[in-house]
Amino acid sequence: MKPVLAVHDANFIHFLENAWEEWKATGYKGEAIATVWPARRMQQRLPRFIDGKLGYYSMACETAITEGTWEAALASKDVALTGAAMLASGERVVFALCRPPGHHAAHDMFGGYCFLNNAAIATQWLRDNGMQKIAILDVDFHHGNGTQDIFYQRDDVLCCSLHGDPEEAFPHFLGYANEKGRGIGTGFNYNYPMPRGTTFAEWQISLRNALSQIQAFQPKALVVSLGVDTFENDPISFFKLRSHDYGILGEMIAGQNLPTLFVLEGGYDITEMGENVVSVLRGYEKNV
Ligand code: 5XA
Ligand code: ZN
Repeated sequence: MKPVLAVHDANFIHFLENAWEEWKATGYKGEAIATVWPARRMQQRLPRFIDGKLGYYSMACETAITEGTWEAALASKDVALTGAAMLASGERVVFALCRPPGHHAAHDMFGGYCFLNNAAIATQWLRDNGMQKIAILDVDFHHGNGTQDIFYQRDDVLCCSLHGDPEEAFPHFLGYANEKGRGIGTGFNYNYPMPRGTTFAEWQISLRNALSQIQAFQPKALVVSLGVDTFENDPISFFKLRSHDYGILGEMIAGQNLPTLFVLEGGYDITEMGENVVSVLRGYEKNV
C-alpha cells in the first residue's frame, strides 16, 4: 500500500477498503451509491454513517461500489506499478491496461469510474525510485481532475490535460485553462479545454502546445493517461477524432524521445476502442 498512500489520503483508502462491508451491514440492497454531498454552506466533515461517507468521499454518483470493487482497484494500480517498474528497469515504452481507470480519483475522492489514480501512483513511484521529474500527458476526453488535484502544488510533476470544455463536459467543476497550479506548483499545470465537435486538426494544436511544454520541462519519463473516448463515435463524448488519427498521436508522443508509460483511461465505443488503443501503440513503435 505504500505507493498508494504516497498519493492518496489514508482515511480515504480505509473508507474504500471497507465501504462495501459497511453498506452491506446496513441491510441496503444493490450497489453502494452516494445520494448526498457536502455542498455549498454545508460542513466539510466526515459523518459516521455510510451514506454520509459515500457523499464525503465521492465527486460523482455514477461510480458505484460493489462486491469486488476494492480488489479490482488494487489489481488495476498493480498493473500500473508493474508498468512503472518495467520503465525503471529500462523499457522504452510500456502499456498498462488498467481497469478500473484512475484519472478522476483525487487525493481523497473517487468518481468518474475511478477509485485509485493509477497514473498518479505510477508517477509517484517513478519519482520515489530515482526519476527526478515526470511529465503526465492526459489525452482522455475528460479532464484528469484527480491527477491535477494530486500534483497541483508540485514542481517536479508537470500535468497537461487535453479535454472537453468543462462548461459542457464532465467533470464540469475542474479543467479550466486558468488552473495553472498553486504555490511552487504554479506554472506546472496546463489545461486545454476544447469545444464540441473538435476535430483532430484542432486537437493537434493543443497537443503540440502540451508537447512543447513537456519538452521545455525536460522530464526523465512521460506518463500518458490514454483515453480513446475522443473518438468520433464515442457515445458519451463530443470530439471528432478518427481511427487513423490515433496512429499519428502515438507517433507524436514517441517524438518526445522519453521512456513512456501508457495507462489506460476511458473509451466507450467498444467495437473500435481496442483498434484505436493499438493504433496509438503502433504509431509510437513506428517512431522509436
Ligand atoms: O475519463 N473519464 C471517463 O471516461 C468517465 C466519465 C464519467 C462521466 N459520468
Ligand atoms: Zn474519459
